[in-house]
Amino acid sequence: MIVDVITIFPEMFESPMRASILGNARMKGVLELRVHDLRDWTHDRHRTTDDVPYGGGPGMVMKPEPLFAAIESIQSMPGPRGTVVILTPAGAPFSQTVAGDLASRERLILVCGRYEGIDERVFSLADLELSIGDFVLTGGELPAMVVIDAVTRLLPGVLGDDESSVEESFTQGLLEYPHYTRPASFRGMVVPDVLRSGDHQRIAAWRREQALAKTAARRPDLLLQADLAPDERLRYAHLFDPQPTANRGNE
Ligand code: JDK
Repeated sequence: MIVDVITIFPEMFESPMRASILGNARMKGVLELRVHDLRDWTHDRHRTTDDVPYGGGPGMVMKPEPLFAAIESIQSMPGPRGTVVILTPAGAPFSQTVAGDLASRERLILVCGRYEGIDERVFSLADLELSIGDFVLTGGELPAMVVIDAVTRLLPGVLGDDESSVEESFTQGLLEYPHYTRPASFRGMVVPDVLRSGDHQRIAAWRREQALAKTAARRPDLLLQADLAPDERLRYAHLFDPQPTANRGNE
């Protein structure tokens, strides 16, 4: 997969995109990451990328000309045109489902804004606007790296057979069961006996129940969407049955 990033802070991508799994994916050629400095598409002495907002108000806005020039020149390079994604607090929620969809694209062009945001006309070039959550960051660079990380680990050949995302299907849409490694006893906290029993059937059942209980307690919204067996659905029926709401008449 080819990923082009447009940013005024290309240096922000250097070490996070070189480390660990992402670095390996680039070494293997599974991920070709190209980080472009937006200022290369400016023409004034100060390499200006922002301007004051029409209508007034606080802060500055990303000018349209450098962004149009950058996106169009990257799209006109040899190869697939690419899916243009703009990171913005007003975007559609990024999720594992969206990551899976993006992982099937040959090429992504990720546009990172700064200041109070981007001139509205630039969004006419976007195939997709994404938010990584309901909080306000200082720019689109961290969201772009979050998207690259989540998408890259889904590409074939990136994870080893061990860490492969295949076994994740077992707990699709649930929070994770607890993990333990050696020592068996640490500061009086012991590893559950079942995990040391060698009984893989019992281990799988225990993990499934732990995942269900944790999801029910912390994220009942996820449990409602999850693929549960009929007996599991019965055990958590209290979360599924609609609760009658008080009818206060027409007070
Ligand atoms: C891209 C600039 C900073 C954007 C104004 C008023 C309520 C805020 C600052 N998920 C997520 N969080 N943050 C981003 C993101 C922030 C960005 C840019 C992505 C480009 N910023 C910024 C907007 C405001 N706005 C209404 C929300 C302030 C993505």
